[in-house]
Amino acid sequence: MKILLTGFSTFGPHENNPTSILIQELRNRRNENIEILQLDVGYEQDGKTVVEKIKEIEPDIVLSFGLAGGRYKVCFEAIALNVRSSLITDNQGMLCSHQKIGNGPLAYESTINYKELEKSLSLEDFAISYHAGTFVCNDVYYQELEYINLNHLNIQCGFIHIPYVEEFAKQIPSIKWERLIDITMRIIDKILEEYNV
Ligand code: PCA
Repeated sequence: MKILLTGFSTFGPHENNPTSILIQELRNRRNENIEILQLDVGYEQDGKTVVEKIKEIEPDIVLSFGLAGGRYKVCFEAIALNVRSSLITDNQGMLCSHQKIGNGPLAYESTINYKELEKSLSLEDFAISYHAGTFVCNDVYYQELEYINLNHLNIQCGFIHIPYVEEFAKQIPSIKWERLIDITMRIIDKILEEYNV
């Protein structure tokens, strides 16, 4: 059993990106074989970097994390859209408007049973979302799912958007660091439970 966790560096107007510390913390606290990968928030290379990593280590589970300032809850993204379009540049200065990511369908769905996840977790600060945006998070997610689908791989792949973290940013809404760890630990537990059935 191998797990790949990905996070992002700081981007846009943000002072930090808690996802980069979150993936380290999760690796430290868990007993599974976990690899972490930090992405630089770039349209061109991030998707390719993750796909290369998946090819190299052949994980059973891929969970990617991104910051979604403004959200109230930890959100599991059900789908990734084949759209690359944002008002801000990525960290390499690239601005994309109304482009496609790949030649595939308009959307790919997570390979994780997210309806079951929502039901079994039943937490008020956790929700299923049907829109990961059209910036780099969605881009990476689409490319992960495209690779998995085209190659018929049995990989549980999901994307989780997190709110601001209270201890790291004076922003509202925000979540407490320990609560974030708790929810993400539970998500991993549930995916493992489901995977082992
Ligand atoms: N959030 C951005 C990109 C990197 C991140 O952490 C997004 O939601 O697309």
